[in-house]
Amino acid sequence: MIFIADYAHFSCPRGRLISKTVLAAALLSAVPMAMGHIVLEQPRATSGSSYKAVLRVGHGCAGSPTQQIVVEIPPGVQGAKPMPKPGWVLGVTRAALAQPYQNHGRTLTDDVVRISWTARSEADQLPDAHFDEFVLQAQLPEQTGALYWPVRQECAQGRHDWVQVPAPGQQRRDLKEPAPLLELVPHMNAPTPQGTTTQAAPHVHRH
Ligand SMILES: [Cu+2]
Repeated sequence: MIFIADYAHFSCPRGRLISKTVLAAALLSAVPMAMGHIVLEQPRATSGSSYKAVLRVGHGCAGSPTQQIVVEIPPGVQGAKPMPKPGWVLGVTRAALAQPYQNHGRTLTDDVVRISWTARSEADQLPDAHFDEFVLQAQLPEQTGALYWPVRQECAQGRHDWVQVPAPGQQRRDLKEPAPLLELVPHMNAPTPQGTTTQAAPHVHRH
C-alpha cells in the first residue's frame, strides 16, 4: 500500500510519460528512479531508529534549474544533521523545543528544525535535465504512521512548495505538490518484500 501511495510522484507531467506497469516493475526490481517531484528514497523506517533521509530531487521548476532546497524537520525528529554537498552551502536552523528531551543525561532545550542547501554559484545549480540527492540523518520519533517532510525547492526561475498533505479521504497522488512521506513502522517489523526496510536496530544512540 505504501508503494501505491508513493506513486504520487509519478503523477507529475514527466511521470505520465511512462506507464504504471513499467513503473511498478521497475520499483519491484529496486531500480532507482530519478523522476518526479521530491521524494524520500527510503519511504519506510522503523520508529525510534536512526534514519538517513535521502531527498531525491527529480526535476527543476518548469525547466529552470534548482538553486536551493529547504527541508522542515518534522516535529519529534531529533538531532537532524545534514550531509555536506560539494558546491552547496549548508544552512542549519535551530529552535526552542516545546518539549525538551533527555539525551545521555543532558536536557536538550533546542534542536534543528530546518536544513537548507544553497548552490554556491550558477554553475553549481542542479539542471532540470539531471537529478540529485540531498542527505541528512536524524533520530526518528517513537510514533508510527505517516511523517511528512515539507520541502521548498527554489529554482533560478520559479519554485515548488512540496508541502501538501492529503486531507481525510484524499489520495496523496492527487496532490499537485505533495510533501515527501515517510511511513514509520513498529519495531521488529518484518522486512518488506522488496527488502527496503531500513536498519533493524531499534535504539540507536545519538551523541
Ligand atoms: Cu514532479
